[in-house]
Amino acid sequence: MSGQTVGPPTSRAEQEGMELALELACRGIRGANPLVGAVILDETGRPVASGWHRGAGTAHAEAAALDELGPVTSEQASRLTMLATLEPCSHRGRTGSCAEAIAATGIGRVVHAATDGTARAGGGAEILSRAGVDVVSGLLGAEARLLNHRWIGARAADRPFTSLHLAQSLDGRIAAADGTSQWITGAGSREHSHLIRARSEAIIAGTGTIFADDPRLTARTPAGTAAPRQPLRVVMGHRELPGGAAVAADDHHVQLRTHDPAAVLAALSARGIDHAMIEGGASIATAFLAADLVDEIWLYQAPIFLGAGRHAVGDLGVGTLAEAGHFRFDDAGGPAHQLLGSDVVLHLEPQPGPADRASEHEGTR
Ligand code: AOF
Ligand code: ZN
Repeated sequence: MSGQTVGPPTSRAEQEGMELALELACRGIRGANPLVGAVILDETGRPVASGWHRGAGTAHAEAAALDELGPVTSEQASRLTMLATLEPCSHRGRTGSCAEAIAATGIGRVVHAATDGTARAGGGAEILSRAGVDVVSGLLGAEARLLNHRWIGARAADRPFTSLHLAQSLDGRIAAADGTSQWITGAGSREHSHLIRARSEAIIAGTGTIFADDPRLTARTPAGTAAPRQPLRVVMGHRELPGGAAVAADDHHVQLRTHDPAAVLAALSARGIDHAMIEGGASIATAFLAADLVDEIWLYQAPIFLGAGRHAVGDLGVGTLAEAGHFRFDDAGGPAHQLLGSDVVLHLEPQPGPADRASEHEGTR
Protein backbone atom coordinates (compact mmCIF):
# COMPACT_ATOMS: atom_id res chain seq x y z
CA MET A 1 0.00 0.00 0.00
CA SER A 2 1.21 3.41 -0.81
CA GLY A 3 -0.09 6.40 1.07
CA GLN A 4 2.47 9.02 0.20
CA THR A 5 1.87 12.32 1.88
CA VAL A 6 3.95 15.17 0.61
CA GLY A 7 3.27 18.79 -0.13
CA PRO A 8 0.77 21.16 1.41
CA PRO A 9 -2.33 19.89 3.16
CA THR A 10 -5.51 19.75 1.16
CA SER A 11 -7.36 23.01 0.62
CA ARG A 12 -11.04 23.88 0.58
CA ALA A 13 -10.98 23.79 -3.23
CA GLU A 14 -9.50 20.30 -3.15
CA GLN A 15 -12.18 19.13 -0.73
CA GLU A 16 -14.90 20.48 -2.98
CA GLY A 17 -13.18 19.03 -6.01
CA MET A 18 -13.11 15.62 -4.36
CA GLU A 19 -16.80 15.90 -3.47
CA LEU A 20 -17.49 16.58 -7.13
CA ALA A 21 -15.31 13.61 -8.12
CA LEU A 22 -17.35 11.37 -5.78
CA GLU A 23 -20.59 12.62 -7.36
CA LEU A 24 -19.24 11.94 -10.84
CA ALA A 25 -18.11 8.46 -9.79
CA CYS A 26 -21.78 7.60 -9.08
CA ARG A 27 -22.60 8.04 -12.76
CA GLY A 28 -20.67 4.86 -13.49
CA ILE A 29 -22.07 1.36 -13.27
CA ARG A 30 -21.31 -1.26 -10.65
CA GLY A 31 -19.71 -4.49 -11.74
CA ALA A 32 -16.22 -5.79 -12.41
CA ASN A 33 -14.66 -2.39 -11.72
CA PRO A 34 -15.12 0.15 -8.94
CA LEU A 35 -16.92 3.48 -9.31
CA VAL A 36 -14.25 6.14 -9.81
CA GLY A 37 -14.38 9.88 -10.49
CA ALA A 38 -11.61 12.41 -11.21
CA VAL A 39 -11.45 16.22 -11.33
CA ILE A 40 -8.57 18.45 -12.46
CA LEU A 41 -8.13 21.86 -10.80
CA ASP A 42 -6.09 24.77 -12.09
CA GLU A 43 -3.79 26.73 -9.78
CA THR A 44 -6.70 28.90 -8.60
CA GLY A 45 -8.66 25.81 -7.53
CA ARG A 46 -11.12 25.97 -10.41
CA PRO A 47 -12.19 22.66 -12.00
CA VAL A 48 -10.97 22.60 -15.59
CA ALA A 49 -11.71 18.99 -16.53
CA SER A 50 -13.35 15.91 -15.08
CA GLY A 51 -14.18 12.32 -15.87
CA TRP A 52 -15.63 9.14 -14.51
CA HIS A 53 -15.30 5.46 -15.21
CA ARG A 54 -18.21 4.06 -17.22
CA GLY A 55 -17.60 0.39 -16.48
CA ALA A 56 -15.16 -2.41 -17.21
CA GLY A 57 -13.43 -2.08 -20.56
CA THR A 58 -13.96 1.68 -20.83
CA ALA A 59 -11.53 4.52 -20.04
CA HIS A 60 -10.56 4.99 -16.41
CA ALA A 61 -11.77 8.17 -14.68
CA GLU A 62 -8.34 9.82 -14.69
CA ALA A 63 -7.81 9.03 -18.38
CA ALA A 64 -11.25 10.48 -19.18
CA ALA A 65 -10.35 13.66 -17.26
CA LEU A 66 -6.98 13.98 -19.05
CA ASP A 67 -8.80 13.48 -22.32
CA GLU A 68 -11.22 16.29 -21.50
CA LEU A 69 -8.32 18.51 -20.45
CA GLY A 70 -6.82 18.20 -23.92
CA PRO A 71 -3.22 19.01 -24.84
CA VAL A 72 -1.23 21.04 -22.31
CA THR A 73 2.47 21.78 -22.04
CA SER A 74 4.27 20.12 -19.13
CA GLU A 75 4.84 23.62 -17.78
CA GLN A 76 1.06 24.22 -17.70
CA ALA A 77 0.40 20.73 -16.33
CA SER A 78 2.80 21.25 -13.45
CA ARG A 79 0.40 23.83 -12.00
CA LEU A 80 -2.61 21.46 -12.15
CA THR A 81 -3.93 19.18 -9.43
CA MET A 82 -5.78 15.94 -10.12
CA LEU A 83 -8.30 14.72 -7.56
CA ALA A 84 -9.21 11.04 -7.91
CA THR A 85 -11.58 9.02 -5.73
CA LEU A 86 -9.28 5.99 -6.11
CA GLU A 87 -5.50 5.78 -6.26
CA PRO A 88 -4.59 5.97 -9.95
CA CYS A 89 -3.84 2.49 -11.24
CA SER A 90 -0.33 1.23 -11.78
CA HIS A 91 -1.17 -1.46 -14.30
CA ARG A 92 -1.65 -1.51 -18.03
CA GLY A 93 -4.88 -3.49 -18.02
CA ARG A 94 -7.67 -3.19 -20.53
CA THR A 95 -6.66 0.47 -20.78
CA GLY A 96 -3.31 2.22 -20.04
CA SER A 97 -1.85 2.91 -16.59
CA CYS A 98 -3.41 6.05 -15.11
CA ALA A 99 -0.38 6.77 -12.91
CA GLU A 100 1.91 6.70 -15.94
CA ALA A 101 -0.48 8.85 -18.00
CA ILE A 102 -0.69 11.47 -15.24
CA ALA A 103 3.09 11.50 -14.79
CA ALA A 104 3.63 11.72 -18.55
CA THR A 105 1.31 14.74 -18.77
CA GLY A 106 3.36 16.38 -16.04
CA ILE A 107 0.52 17.03 -13.57
CA GLY A 108 2.11 18.59 -10.49
CA ARG A 109 -0.07 17.21 -7.74
CA VAL A 110 -2.41 14.26 -7.24
CA VAL A 111 -4.80 13.89 -4.33
CA HIS A 112 -6.62 10.59 -4.11
CA ALA A 113 -9.25 9.38 -1.67
CA ALA A 114 -9.04 5.58 -1.30
CA THR A 115 -5.98 3.46 -1.97
CA ASP A 116 -6.27 0.68 -4.56
CA GLY A 117 -5.51 -2.42 -2.50
CA THR A 118 -5.55 -4.83 -5.43
CA ALA A 119 -2.34 -6.59 -6.41
CA ARG A 120 -3.18 -5.97 -10.05
CA ALA A 121 -3.67 -2.21 -10.08
CA GLY A 122 -2.36 -0.93 -6.71
CA GLY A 123 0.89 0.98 -6.27
CA GLY A 124 0.10 3.94 -8.54
CA ALA A 125 0.95 6.49 -5.83
CA GLU A 126 4.47 5.06 -5.71
CA ILE A 127 4.87 5.51 -9.47
CA LEU A 128 3.63 9.11 -9.23
CA SER A 129 5.93 9.96 -6.32
CA ARG A 130 8.93 8.51 -8.08
CA ALA A 131 8.08 10.64 -11.10
CA GLY A 132 8.24 13.71 -8.88
CA VAL A 133 4.49 14.26 -8.53
CA ASP A 134 3.30 15.62 -5.20
CA VAL A 135 0.95 12.87 -3.93
CA VAL A 136 -1.56 13.06 -1.09
CA SER A 137 -3.69 10.12 -0.04
CA GLY A 138 -6.85 9.87 2.05
CA LEU A 139 -8.89 13.02 1.32
CA LEU A 140 -12.53 11.86 1.85
CA GLY A 141 -11.11 8.34 2.00
CA ALA A 142 -13.91 6.97 4.18
CA GLU A 143 -16.56 8.28 1.76
CA ALA A 144 -14.74 6.83 -1.22
CA ARG A 145 -14.41 3.44 0.43
CA LEU A 146 -18.08 3.47 1.39
CA LEU A 147 -19.03 4.13 -2.23
CA ASN A 148 -17.32 0.88 -3.27
CA HIS A 149 -17.61 -1.07 -0.04
CA ARG A 150 -18.96 -4.23 -1.66
CA TRP A 151 -16.51 -4.08 -4.57
CA ILE A 152 -13.63 -3.67 -2.12
CA GLY A 153 -14.94 -6.64 -0.10
CA ALA A 154 -15.33 -8.79 -3.21
CA ARG A 155 -11.79 -7.99 -4.38
CA ALA A 156 -10.36 -8.67 -0.93
CA ALA A 157 -12.12 -12.05 -0.93
CA ASP A 158 -10.87 -12.72 -4.46
CA ARG A 159 -14.36 -13.37 -5.82
CA PRO A 160 -16.48 -11.76 -8.55
CA PHE A 161 -18.80 -8.83 -7.77
CA THR A 162 -22.37 -10.15 -7.94
CA SER A 163 -25.66 -8.67 -9.18
CA LEU A 164 -28.85 -10.48 -8.12
CA HIS A 165 -31.82 -10.37 -10.47
CA LEU A 166 -35.28 -10.75 -8.93
CA ALA A 167 -38.49 -10.46 -11.01
CA GLN A 168 -41.51 -10.88 -8.82
CA SER A 169 -45.16 -10.19 -8.08
CA LEU A 170 -46.40 -7.77 -5.40
CA ASP A 171 -46.49 -10.69 -3.00
CA GLY A 172 -42.91 -11.63 -3.80
CA ARG A 173 -43.57 -14.64 -6.00
CA ILE A 174 -41.75 -15.73 -9.14
CA ALA A 175 -44.27 -18.31 -10.39
CA ALA A 176 -47.97 -19.05 -10.05
CA ALA A 177 -49.36 -22.17 -8.35
CA ASP A 178 -49.05 -24.22 -11.57
CA GLY A 179 -45.46 -23.10 -12.15
CA THR A 180 -46.20 -20.61 -14.94
CA SER A 181 -43.85 -17.64 -14.76
CA GLN A 182 -43.60 -16.18 -18.27
CA TRP A 183 -44.09 -13.33 -17.92
CA ILE A 184 -44.71 -11.81 -14.53
CA THR A 185 -42.85 -8.60 -15.33
CA GLY A 186 -43.30 -6.56 -18.51
CA ALA A 187 -41.18 -6.10 -21.61
CA GLY A 188 -39.46 -2.97 -20.21
CA SER A 189 -38.22 -4.86 -17.17
CA ARG A 190 -36.97 -7.71 -19.29
CA GLU A 191 -35.12 -5.31 -21.59
CA HIS A 192 -33.49 -3.70 -18.59
CA SER A 193 -32.39 -7.03 -17.20
CA HIS A 194 -30.79 -7.86 -20.55
CA LEU A 195 -28.62 -4.77 -20.12
CA ILE A 196 -27.46 -6.18 -16.79
CA ARG A 197 -26.79 -9.51 -18.47
CA ALA A 198 -24.76 -7.79 -21.18
CA ARG A 199 -22.50 -6.03 -18.67
CA SER A 200 -21.93 -9.26 -16.68
CA GLU A 201 -19.13 -11.68 -17.43
CA ALA A 202 -21.13 -14.68 -16.20
CA ILE A 203 -24.79 -15.44 -15.56
CA ILE A 204 -25.72 -18.05 -12.98
CA ALA A 205 -28.92 -20.12 -12.91
CA GLY A 206 -29.84 -23.28 -11.04
CA THR A 207 -30.70 -26.62 -12.62
CA GLY A 208 -34.27 -26.13 -11.35
CA THR A 209 -34.64 -23.04 -13.55
CA ILE A 210 -33.20 -24.91 -16.52
CA PHE A 211 -35.74 -27.71 -16.10
CA ALA A 212 -38.65 -25.34 -15.43
CA ASP A 213 -38.07 -22.65 -18.08
CA ASP A 214 -35.34 -23.86 -20.47
CA PRO A 215 -33.85 -20.32 -20.57
CA ARG A 216 -31.20 -19.34 -23.12
CA LEU A 217 -29.44 -17.06 -20.60
CA THR A 218 -28.06 -14.93 -23.43
CA ALA A 219 -28.00 -11.13 -23.43
CA ARG A 220 -30.30 -9.83 -26.13
CA THR A 221 -31.25 -6.43 -27.57
CA PRO A 222 -34.92 -5.32 -27.62
CA ALA A 223 -35.01 -6.49 -31.26
CA GLY A 224 -34.08 -9.98 -30.06
CA THR A 225 -30.59 -10.05 -31.53
CA ALA A 226 -27.59 -11.12 -29.48
CA ALA A 227 -25.75 -8.39 -27.54
CA PRO A 228 -22.11 -8.02 -28.67
CA ARG A 229 -20.70 -9.37 -25.40
CA GLN A 230 -22.21 -12.55 -24.00
CA PRO A 231 -21.79 -13.67 -20.40
CA LEU A 232 -20.53 -17.18 -19.67
CA ARG A 233 -23.68 -19.19 -18.91
CA VAL A 234 -23.25 -21.01 -15.63
CA VAL A 235 -25.59 -23.75 -14.42
CA MET A 236 -25.32 -24.55 -10.75
CA GLY A 237 -26.50 -27.93 -9.40
CA HIS A 238 -26.04 -31.67 -9.65
CA ARG A 239 -28.78 -32.80 -12.01
CA GLU A 240 -27.78 -33.81 -15.53
CA LEU A 241 -29.05 -31.14 -17.98
CA PRO A 242 -31.89 -32.25 -20.24
CA GLY A 243 -30.76 -33.09 -23.78
CA GLY A 244 -31.15 -30.09 -26.08
CA ALA A 245 -31.29 -27.59 -23.19
CA ALA A 246 -31.15 -24.08 -24.67
CA VAL A 247 -28.45 -23.05 -22.18
CA ALA A 248 -26.12 -25.66 -23.71
CA ALA A 249 -26.68 -24.43 -27.28
CA ASP A 250 -22.98 -23.57 -27.67
CA ASP A 251 -19.69 -23.92 -25.78
CA HIS A 252 -20.03 -20.70 -23.85
CA HIS A 253 -21.53 -22.46 -20.85
CA VAL A 254 -20.42 -24.56 -17.92
CA GLN A 255 -22.16 -26.67 -15.29
CA LEU A 256 -20.83 -26.50 -11.72
CA ARG A 257 -22.05 -29.48 -9.73
CA THR A 258 -22.43 -27.80 -6.37
CA HIS A 259 -25.02 -25.92 -4.35
CA ASP A 260 -22.39 -23.85 -2.54
CA PRO A 261 -22.40 -20.24 -3.81
CA ALA A 262 -18.88 -19.60 -2.51
CA ALA A 263 -17.60 -22.59 -4.50
CA VAL A 264 -19.31 -21.28 -7.63
CA LEU A 265 -17.73 -17.84 -7.21
CA ALA A 266 -14.32 -19.41 -6.56
CA ALA A 267 -14.62 -21.43 -9.77
CA LEU A 268 -15.60 -18.30 -11.71
CA SER A 269 -12.77 -16.32 -10.20
CA ALA A 270 -10.35 -19.02 -11.30
CA ARG A 271 -11.62 -18.40 -14.85
CA GLY A 272 -10.84 -14.69 -14.53
CA ILE A 273 -14.47 -13.62 -14.09
CA ASP A 274 -14.89 -10.40 -12.10
CA HIS A 275 -18.66 -9.84 -12.36
CA ALA A 276 -21.44 -12.41 -12.19
CA MET A 277 -25.19 -11.94 -12.45
CA ILE A 278 -27.35 -14.28 -10.39
CA GLU A 279 -30.38 -14.97 -12.55
CA GLY A 280 -32.30 -17.40 -10.32
CA GLY A 281 -34.28 -19.30 -9.33
CA ALA A 282 -35.38 -19.06 -5.75
CA SER A 283 -32.99 -21.58 -4.23
CA ILE A 284 -30.00 -19.96 -5.94
CA ALA A 285 -31.07 -16.44 -4.88
CA THR A 286 -31.61 -17.71 -1.34
CA ALA A 287 -28.20 -19.41 -1.16
CA PHE A 288 -26.33 -16.28 -2.29
CA LEU A 289 -28.33 -13.99 0.01
CA ALA A 290 -27.91 -16.31 3.00
CA ALA A 291 -24.14 -16.36 2.42
CA ASP A 292 -23.99 -12.54 2.10
CA LEU A 293 -22.67 -12.96 -1.43
CA VAL A 294 -25.01 -10.50 -3.14
CA ASP A 295 -23.37 -7.13 -3.89
CA GLU A 296 -26.28 -5.41 -5.62
CA ILE A 297 -29.91 -6.27 -6.36
CA TRP A 298 -32.02 -5.37 -9.37
CA LEU A 299 -35.58 -6.02 -8.28
CA TYR A 300 -38.34 -5.90 -10.90
CA GLN A 301 -41.75 -5.82 -9.28
CA ALA A 302 -44.90 -6.30 -11.32
CA PRO A 303 -48.30 -4.98 -10.12
CA ILE A 304 -49.95 -8.39 -9.76
CA PHE A 305 -50.83 -10.67 -6.89
CA LEU A 306 -50.38 -14.40 -7.27
CA GLY A 307 -51.38 -15.45 -3.77
CA ALA A 308 -49.81 -18.86 -4.22
CA GLY A 309 -46.74 -20.21 -6.02
CA ARG A 310 -42.98 -20.03 -5.56
CA HIS A 311 -41.54 -17.23 -3.45
CA ALA A 312 -38.60 -15.29 -4.88
CA VAL A 313 -36.55 -15.96 -1.76
CA GLY A 314 -36.79 -18.83 0.72
CA ASP A 315 -35.60 -19.37 4.26
CA LEU A 316 -32.57 -17.20 4.99
CA GLY A 317 -32.15 -18.47 8.53
CA VAL A 318 -33.56 -15.23 9.92
CA GLY A 319 -35.28 -16.22 13.14
CA THR A 320 -36.05 -12.76 14.43
CA LEU A 321 -36.23 -9.27 12.97
CA ALA A 322 -32.89 -8.22 14.41
CA GLU A 323 -31.16 -10.89 12.30
CA ALA A 324 -32.50 -9.62 8.98
CA GLY A 325 -30.00 -8.41 6.36
CA HIS A 326 -30.69 -4.82 5.39
CA PHE A 327 -30.36 -3.25 1.97
CA ARG A 328 -30.46 0.38 0.93
CA PHE A 329 -31.31 2.23 -2.24
CA ASP A 330 -28.40 2.64 -4.60
CA ASP A 331 -28.33 5.57 -7.04
CA ALA A 332 -25.14 4.50 -8.78
CA GLY A 333 -25.59 4.25 -12.53
CA GLY A 334 -29.18 5.56 -12.51
CA PRO A 335 -32.12 6.09 -10.20
CA ALA A 336 -32.48 3.70 -7.28
CA HIS A 337 -36.17 3.38 -8.11
CA GLN A 338 -37.93 3.88 -11.39
CA LEU A 339 -41.03 2.86 -13.29
CA LEU A 340 -40.58 0.72 -16.37
CA GLY A 341 -43.94 0.26 -18.04
CA SER A 342 -46.15 -0.79 -15.15
CA ASP A 343 -43.29 -2.38 -13.15
CA VAL A 344 -41.21 -0.79 -10.43
CA VAL A 345 -37.46 -1.37 -10.69
CA LEU A 346 -35.41 -1.04 -7.54
CA HIS A 347 -31.63 -0.92 -7.35
CA LEU A 348 -30.33 -1.89 -3.92
CA GLU A 349 -27.07 -2.67 -2.21
CA PRO A 350 -26.37 -4.27 1.17
CA GLN A 351 -26.32 -1.76 4.00
CA PRO A 352 -22.66 -1.13 4.88
CA GLY A 353 -21.53 -2.59 8.19
CA PRO A 354 -19.59 -0.79 10.92
CA ALA A 355 -16.30 -1.97 9.41
CA ASP A 356 -17.21 -0.39 6.05
CA ARG A 357 -17.96 2.90 7.76
CA ALA A 358 -14.84 3.06 9.91
CA SER A 359 -12.48 5.72 8.64
CA GLU A 360 -8.89 4.69 8.32
CA HIS A 361 -6.06 7.01 9.20
CA GLU A 362 -6.49 9.71 6.60
CA GLY A 363 -3.38 11.05 4.96
CA THR A 364 -2.77 14.68 5.71
CA ARG A 365 -5.84 15.33 7.76
C1 AOF B 1 -8.20 3.80 -11.89
N1 AOF B 1 -9.22 4.52 -12.42
O1 AOF B 1 -11.31 4.73 -13.16
C2 AOF B 1 -10.67 2.65 -12.30
C3 AOF B 1 -9.62 1.91 -11.70
O2 AOF B 1 -9.73 -3.90 -16.17
P1 AOF B 1 -9.08 -2.55 -16.14
O3 AOF B 1 -7.81 -2.49 -16.89
O4 AOF B 1 -10.03 -1.46 -16.49
O5 AOF B 1 -8.61 -2.28 -14.63
C4 AOF B 1 -9.51 -2.38 -13.60
C5 AOF B 1 -8.81 -2.20 -12.27
O6 AOF B 1 -8.27 -0.88 -12.17
C6 AOF B 1 -9.79 -2.36 -11.14
O7 AOF B 1 -9.80 -3.67 -10.65
C7 AOF B 1 -9.29 -1.36 -10.10
O8 AOF B 1 -8.26 -1.91 -9.31
C8 AOF B 1 -8.73 -0.27 -10.98
N2 AOF B 1 -9.82 0.62 -11.33
N3 AOF B 1 -8.43 2.54 -11.49
O9 AOF B 1 -7.09 4.29 -11.78
C9 AOF B 1 -10.43 4.01 -12.65
N4 AOF B 1 -11.87 2.06 -12.58
ZN1 ZN C 1 -6.49 3.58 -14.15
